[in-house]
Amino acid sequence: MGVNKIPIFFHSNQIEFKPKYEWALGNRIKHPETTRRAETIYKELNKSPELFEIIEPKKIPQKLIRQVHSYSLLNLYNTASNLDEEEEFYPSVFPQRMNPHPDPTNIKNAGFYCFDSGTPLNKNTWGAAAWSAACAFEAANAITKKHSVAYSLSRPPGHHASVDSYGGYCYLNNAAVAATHLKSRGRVAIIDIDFHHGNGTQDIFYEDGDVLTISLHGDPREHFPYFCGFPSETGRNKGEGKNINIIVKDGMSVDGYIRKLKRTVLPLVSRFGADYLVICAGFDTYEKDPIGSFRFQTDDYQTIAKSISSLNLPTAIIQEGGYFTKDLGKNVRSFLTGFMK
Ligand code: OKP
Ligand code: ZN
Repeated sequence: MGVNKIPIFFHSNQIEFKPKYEWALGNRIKHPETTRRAETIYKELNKSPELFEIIEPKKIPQKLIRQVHSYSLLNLYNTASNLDEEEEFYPSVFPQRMNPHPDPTNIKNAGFYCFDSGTPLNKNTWGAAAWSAACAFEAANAITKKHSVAYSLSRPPGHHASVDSYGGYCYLNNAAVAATHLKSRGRVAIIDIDFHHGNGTQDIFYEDGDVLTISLHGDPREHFPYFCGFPSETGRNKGEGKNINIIVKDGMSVDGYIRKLKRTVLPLVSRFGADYLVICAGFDTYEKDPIGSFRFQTDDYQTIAKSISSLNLPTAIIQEGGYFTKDLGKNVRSFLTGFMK
């Protein structure tokens, strides 16, 4: 497929949201999901207007977000929009959903919809998350038109967010938004190459036979999100067999990873008969990442991209994690160029 210029979707309101802290095993640490992440990616891609065309997304169709997420969850984000300027809400109780749905217009009920202590709500959460999802929609839309590859500079990320719950720095599931848009036109495969298991995406499509979800990730017994991402989670009802979890060992270099792609992942996507591909592209697999523990290098992302692009499918690339900010732009560039020529 001839690709000469990749459309890049980004909206400046995505960097209005500045989460301050994450509670990590009782320690208050600086939040890793910084605005600088998006800024460095933007800056790097903006250097090459002959390769990348940066486009501001239009407002996301509300109907599409509603196809993915519950009204209560969106209502809660709206409630958060009324917080005071400096206020940041971290729930401290996460009930196990034995109760009827508590009122999302009271911010104190946020814990019901949340599953971790690293994903604060503030005044600007909704705005940033909605634009982040809008980028994903535009990328999906672009690949149904004249583009074979498009990139959504989504931030905040999305793959941990489910129908009615948020966590892992994610509020709206951007990849699920893209896949849901594409679903009306064909069969969709999602490959999640972020270091972490894409639990939200898995959840959203768990009973869906028309969307194949595949995630390769660090061992959940050691790494976030801890309680899911095992190979035994294969889907349910019509979705049975359409969810694949592949655990990758700590310290993995790119060779072993490519082997898993070639032997397992790509044949599954082909056999499924996908018409469209969505990639959850996390770069926390990088050797210097402070959170992930694989050992990929900058050039490896191009190798991975080349391998995936052998599928020859229209592909929407959705930005997820990656926390070694200094090299994040280069890593994204390396990945995107793997889809060119
Ligand atoms: C989001 B994404 C580290 C604690 C881990 C959650 C990690 C969320 C990763 N001190 N906290 O998949 O990149
Ligand atoms: Zn991650």
